[in-house]
Amino acid sequence: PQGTILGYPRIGRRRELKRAVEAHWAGSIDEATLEDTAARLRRATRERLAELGLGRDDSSIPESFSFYDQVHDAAVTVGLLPERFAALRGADGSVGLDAYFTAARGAGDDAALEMTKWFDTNYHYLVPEVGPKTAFALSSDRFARQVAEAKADGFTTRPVIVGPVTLLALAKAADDAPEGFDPLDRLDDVVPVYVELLAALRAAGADWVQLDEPALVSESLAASPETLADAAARAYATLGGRADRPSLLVAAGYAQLSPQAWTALAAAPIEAIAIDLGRGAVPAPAEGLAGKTLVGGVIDGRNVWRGDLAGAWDRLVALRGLGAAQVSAGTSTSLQHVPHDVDEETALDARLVSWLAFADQKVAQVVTLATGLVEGREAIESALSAASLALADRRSAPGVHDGAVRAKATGLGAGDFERGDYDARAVAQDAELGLPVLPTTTIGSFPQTGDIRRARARHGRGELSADEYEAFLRDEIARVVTLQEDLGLDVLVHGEAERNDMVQYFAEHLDGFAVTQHGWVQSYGSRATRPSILWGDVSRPAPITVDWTVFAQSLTDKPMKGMLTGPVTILAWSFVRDDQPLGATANQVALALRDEIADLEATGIRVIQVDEPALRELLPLKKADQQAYLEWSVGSFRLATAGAAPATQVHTHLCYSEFDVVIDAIAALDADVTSIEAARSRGEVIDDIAGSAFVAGIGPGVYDIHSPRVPAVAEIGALLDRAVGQLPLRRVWVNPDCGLKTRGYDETVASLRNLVAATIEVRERLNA
Ligand code: THG
Ligand code: ZN
Repeated sequence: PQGTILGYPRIGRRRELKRAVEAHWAGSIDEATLEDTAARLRRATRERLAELGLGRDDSSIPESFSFYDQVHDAAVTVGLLPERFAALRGADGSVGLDAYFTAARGAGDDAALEMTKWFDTNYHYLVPEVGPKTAFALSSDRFARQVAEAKADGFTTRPVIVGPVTLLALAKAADDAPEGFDPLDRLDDVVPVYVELLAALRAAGADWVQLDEPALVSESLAASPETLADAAARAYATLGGRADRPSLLVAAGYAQLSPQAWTALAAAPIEAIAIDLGRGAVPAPAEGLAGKTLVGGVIDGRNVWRGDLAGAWDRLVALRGLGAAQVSAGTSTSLQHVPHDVDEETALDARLVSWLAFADQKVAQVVTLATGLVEGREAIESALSAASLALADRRSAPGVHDGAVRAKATGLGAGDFERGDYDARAVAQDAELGLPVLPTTTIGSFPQTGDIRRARARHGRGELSADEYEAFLRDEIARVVTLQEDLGLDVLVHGEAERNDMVQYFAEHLDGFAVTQHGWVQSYGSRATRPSILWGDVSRPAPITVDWTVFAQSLTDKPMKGMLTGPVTILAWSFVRDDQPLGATANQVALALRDEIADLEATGIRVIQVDEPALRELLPLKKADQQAYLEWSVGSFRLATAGAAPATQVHTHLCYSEFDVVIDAIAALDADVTSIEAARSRGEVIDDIAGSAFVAGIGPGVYDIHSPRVPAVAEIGALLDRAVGQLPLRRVWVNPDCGLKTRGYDETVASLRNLVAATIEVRERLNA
């Protein structure tokens, strides 16, 4: 096949998989019914991909379904299931759907597998746990069954499976592993299971298998590129050396393969290599390519732009220069990061639609390029020039360049990024706010109840008028404010009931963004978001959050936090224009937020939080790109916040506990108070903070909101003791480790009550 995609969205065009999986969890459909629905979705996907032009029987259609996560799929297939879930295995040791879901979600005191970001995307995978004694064994026939299922329908598809090197490179050491144990040390034990798996797939009718090895592009993992490349050389020598196997395509998207990995894969006894030619360049010639197929990932799997198809063609032609047996057209990554089909977006402006390509449109682009590779450029000339025309139209369209926005950005000077001395600010804020030591607060959102979602949906359908919806939200805000006063919290929030999503809400209120109706992208498990499309110059036509915040402040004498989402996170969780540097776009968003902050201040709001939970996520995988990223990302946050008066307290919030590399950047944000996730890493972040350049207020989250568990007073007290033991007392804030949006009210109220009780106890003990 001269064209393929590395993977396709699996949630369903109308999120059918989410509905079925959640119905199964709720007990309203049984496992067989869920499996039926999944089989129907897979069937629909194969038919759709064939309709779009991928071959039915030449292995160009990927089999990339997952019930929850592709890393977890590979993990359970080779037998990785933490000991605490061992009782859920079948009599023969197999890992069925029940064990699979339970490990993903946890059960009672048995914690779920940890979740973390998949490379530099907004997708989260489940982190496998591997110890020195973990037993590897083929424990699921799910991949083989899907091949057989496709065969029965007349398709020869290509199973997509996370490869052994990436599986172990992304794993973490099991809790009982000795200090210094590295899951990658178990490579030689897991490879034999992949050997067995490949034989089973061959027997089920697979001609090709795709093994995903994106770890081979990253410089941000614990293992070095050299170590990873050596591991790949070893693993693929064994896997490729077997006769009873399908042909092997090793795929490495998300950035350029390390030179070492490229050399190793070129020399390995495999049949094809897929590389990312969007974020990577055409690599240097290498030994061993003569017998191989190279899949050039020229169609971007991570954005929604129709893009430069003629440029993609040129890159494929350049790839031909390496002397491989064959060059195929492909996507840079799986298409799991983009929505299904732009044709579903009937409410989007037609001109914008002409610039876009979602998964189905990208498949068609791949098919076009494949046709060109077979028949010559002339055969696809009209498609190439149509794409070029759309691109030119985009460049010159009104709104893509807005003179007023540009003028503001070019007029910026160093002073626009500076708030002035922190110590002086702290004095002014203490005088203004008069807070107790160990001030208590929450991250911003309160539980999004069924009532709130229903009211929003009814408002969307026109069943609830604007006035009625607004009245509903005011009641909700009043309820949340009263609750916080009753609990005795010090700095209050309005709860964000008006927001569907912390990024989409701002996108809906800023010029330069479009939002979709059906553009869902899986975030983790059954959860999805609808990333906004940032297509033009960004400006703020009117204040966004001011009315809600002022109303909330009117209900209390305690300080009410104004709640904004920061520029980096707005970019990270949207599909962003690719025609200018991200830093330039971030500064436009920052200027809009700066105006919002000025308006909040003008109404008397004294505490303003600008969240940047995605700061770490967007960190480039390549070391050489990281410094420039940190400069523009930190710069845009400072631009957003530096207009605030010294007496205005600027907070920020960051998620995820991997602060190692970004800790200096966090300090450079120059926020007055930073709240972070610290509950799950048991306060280790506190050590990092204490040893860093960070001098301002810090709220190391004192309990984990990702679980319904209610933390005991003593447990919170212990974390606070640790914090005040290592940091100056006046710098420490007390808060949960993230927003409360996904929690229920019962556990939220109980947890916050304990949080306040623990704080009072520590204050009394310290006589503070
Ligand atoms: N917003 C966006 N991206 C995110 C988060 C976010 N990425 C990281 C993190 N937070 C991911 N967490 C979640 C948590 C919950 C949901 C999605 C991502 C979720 N989604 C609803 C669902 O799938 O049913 C749909 C939400 C809606 O109706 O808009 O629950 O906060 N952009
Ligand atoms: Zn968070």
